[in-house]
Amino acid sequence: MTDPERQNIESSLHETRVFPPRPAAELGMSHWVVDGREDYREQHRRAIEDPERFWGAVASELDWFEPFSRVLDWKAPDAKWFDGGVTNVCHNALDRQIAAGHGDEVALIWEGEPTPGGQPEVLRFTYRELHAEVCRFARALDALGVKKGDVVTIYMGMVPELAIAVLACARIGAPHSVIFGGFSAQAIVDRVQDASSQVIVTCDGSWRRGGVVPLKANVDQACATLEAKGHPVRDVVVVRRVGNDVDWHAGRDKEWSDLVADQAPDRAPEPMAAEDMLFLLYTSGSTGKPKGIVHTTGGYMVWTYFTARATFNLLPDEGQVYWCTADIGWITGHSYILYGLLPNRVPTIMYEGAPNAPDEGRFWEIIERHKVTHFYTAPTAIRAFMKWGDKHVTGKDLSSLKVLGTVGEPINPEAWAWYHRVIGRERCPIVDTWWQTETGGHMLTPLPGVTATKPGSCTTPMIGVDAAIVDAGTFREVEPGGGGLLVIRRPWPGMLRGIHGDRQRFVDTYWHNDRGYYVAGDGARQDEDGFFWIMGRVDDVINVSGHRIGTMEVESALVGHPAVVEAAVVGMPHEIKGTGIAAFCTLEPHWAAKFDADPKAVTDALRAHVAKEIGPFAKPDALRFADGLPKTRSGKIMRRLLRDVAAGIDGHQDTTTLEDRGVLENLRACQVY
Ligand code: 6R9
Repeated sequence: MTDPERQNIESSLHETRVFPPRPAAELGMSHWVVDGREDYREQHRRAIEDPERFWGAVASELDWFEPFSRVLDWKAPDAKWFDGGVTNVCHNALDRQIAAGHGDEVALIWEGEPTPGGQPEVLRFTYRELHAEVCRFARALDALGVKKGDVVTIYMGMVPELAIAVLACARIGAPHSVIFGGFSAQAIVDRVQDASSQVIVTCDGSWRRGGVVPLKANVDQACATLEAKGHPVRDVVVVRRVGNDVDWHAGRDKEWSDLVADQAPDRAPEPMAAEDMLFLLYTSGSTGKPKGIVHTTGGYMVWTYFTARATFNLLPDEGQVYWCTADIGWITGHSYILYGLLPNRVPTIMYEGAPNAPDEGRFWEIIERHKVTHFYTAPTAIRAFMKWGDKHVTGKDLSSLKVLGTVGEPINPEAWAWYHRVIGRERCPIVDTWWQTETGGHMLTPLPGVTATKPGSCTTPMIGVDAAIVDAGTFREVEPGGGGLLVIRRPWPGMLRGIHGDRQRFVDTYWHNDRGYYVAGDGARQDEDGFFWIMGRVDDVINVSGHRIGTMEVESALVGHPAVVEAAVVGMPHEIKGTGIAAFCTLEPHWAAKFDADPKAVTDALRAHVAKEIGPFAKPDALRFADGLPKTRSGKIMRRLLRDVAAGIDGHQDTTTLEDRGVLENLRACQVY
């Protein structure tokens, strides 16, 4: 456990405030989707006792080309949902709305980053317009020879073409693998290779606070490495966004604009079996190798549709405008910018830029301009805004807001309270949503109008989610108040179906018990009201600014540099990021001499190397160098001790198994870079 987690738990343990739900009318909504505590209890009970009936009814609200014959076929750890059913997620997102007469309503609002010296750009797409663009690109993919089942890699900035590409893949049944635009060329190599993907859709570059991220150059570099590894990439599709110079590989590279120019604006949605793969999304685990999480068509579609509506109280025809600030490169963007929103017919905003460019008032200005009713962001952003000060918020008209959400990491009660007071003006319910790439959608969250909220708690399970806290050894449920592993005891429609190409890892990571429980990898406790409090990861994963990073990934990046002989990486408290990255390294003698002469040159080189191997967001916040790392006699690095050192505390931990105590003293004394 990292220190901020510890602090969170400390302040959470002393957190006694309770905010009761309030009438929907107070916030100008006609009703709550889940109508009070009784309704929630009743639906939850029905969904658990008779999932066939409950989820069958929810699924039937969407279109199926062939009806499903069986709702759930479960033999842990394998679930089949809506077996026999044939549908298409893109059809349900777009065509279904058009067929119901809503084609001219706004589906997607895109707000661009103000280009240097320019004005912010806004584009609006109706369901009909988005449908046309998606169909054109779907046909372009057809023309490239992409077939159902072929994985298309998408590595783009937050431009409309990203949403269009994702939906076009869904339309033709080609699973997408979106790689967050902050990842490096090496990260692309690993993911493209693991997915056996032959097509990459990218941009020339993306804007980041007025600067350019060279996406195409990264793809070129990745392609060169892939080629050398015997895995040539066949097609690279390039959207022009920033106008930077890019190398052009004739034959392989294609302009997006050329590909779609002559395509007809229609393309039949591919009939997809409920269990056909919809997408792969790579996420970090406790080894150096990222896992390709597999989500399939029917269950994910139903889960995101249902949870988005319940959690945010989505109501079409009430002027709602929803904005999730995540990047589509993460699961939050997949589920709660696109897939959960479009079928619910509430316009969704996609924002290209940063929270503080050109200034720190950017988010609030966007809320004011678009009269945003639903705002969903990460605790790290909230903490940054707290630090930047209320002055960027005061004077902005935030009166349109109705529901606020957070996701990605535990929110400390102080940040919660600020969000509630300064952004929500003490009127808006806050939904603190706990979930994971693997769960597809919300698992533990307050429902507005239903659940009283307690700052720092993600409260109670989503309808149909059977969550519990169990002892890590016995998998027996622990008494209220006690901490343990967070598990989900029954299947839910949006659950992952596997790790791409690694059955054993899937079983070992999530299902290492004989009860068929899904093990989330988070520690948590439940209070006397049954509310859940997440205590943080129990594995070697850390949440840095809500970005999930495996400490092993950073370690392998570090030892991949010739300077580093050995590295250990742990989480450390960080005021804004929640958890920062602390790295402990031993240097190769020749480099140690270099370091003595010019420490900055070496630390810069190491940070740059991590940025190159993973992405800039994985750069260590604190680097320490010593001749040795604290180890047990059997040679295991004692990370819990390193966590104390990184946090600058003496946790008075048991050090009896430590081989050499001097090592620890040296680390405590050494300088932090
Ligand atoms: C959606 C997403 C998953 C991990 C998860 C947990 C942490 C997410 C949280 C939260 C406390 C919340 N997490 N939401 N912790 N409260 N509301 O973030 O997916 O990137 O896969 O990360 O994030 O540790 O296990 P992902």
